[in-house]
Amino acid sequence: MVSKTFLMVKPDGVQRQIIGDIISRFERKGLQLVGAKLMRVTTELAEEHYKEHKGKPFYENLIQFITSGPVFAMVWQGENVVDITRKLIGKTNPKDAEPGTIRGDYCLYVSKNIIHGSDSEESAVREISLFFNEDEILEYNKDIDVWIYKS
Ligand code: IDP
Repeated sequence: MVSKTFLMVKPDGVQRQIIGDIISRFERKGLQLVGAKLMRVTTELAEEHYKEHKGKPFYENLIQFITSGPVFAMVWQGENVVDITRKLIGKTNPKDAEPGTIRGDYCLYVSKNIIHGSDSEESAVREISLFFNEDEILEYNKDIDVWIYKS
C-alpha cells in the first residue's frame, strides 16, 4: 500500500552536512519526497513529538538535543514506506545498526543517531500533522515510477 511517513534529519545530521546524502538514499530506493523544510523544533513541539519517552532517563537530553539546532523535516511517500525507511535507517542504537543503513554508516551513539523515522502508520499520520500543514505536502506524478512500481 502506498502511504506517507515522517523523516527528520536531526541537528547532528544538519551540522555534519549530510542532508543530501540522506535524501539520496531514499531517492535511490524509489521513494518520493512530497514535503521538506529546514526548521527549528520548539521545546513544545519536541515534548509533543517525544511524549512517549517522557520520564525516561534520556528524555531531558533528547529534548535538549533535538531543539539545539535546525532539523530537516521531510515527508516521504511510497509502497510500504514506513517499514522500508525504518530498514534503511537501521536500529536505534548505531552500535547495533547494520552497515549499509544510515545509522550503521554515519554515527556512533544512540544520543546522536542522525535521523528520526516514524515507526508505524499511526505515528506517521500523527507526526506528519505535527510538523507539516496540509498545503506543505505536494502531490505530483513521477514519470519514472513506471520503472519502479510493478505493473
Ligand atoms: P527510534 O528513533 O529508532 O524510533 P526510539 O526508541 O523511539 O527510537 O527513541 C527515540 C530517540 O530517543 C532515539 O532515536 C534516540 O535519539 C533517543 N534514545 C532512545 N534510547 C536512548 C537511550 O537509551 N539513550 C539516549 N538516547 C536514547
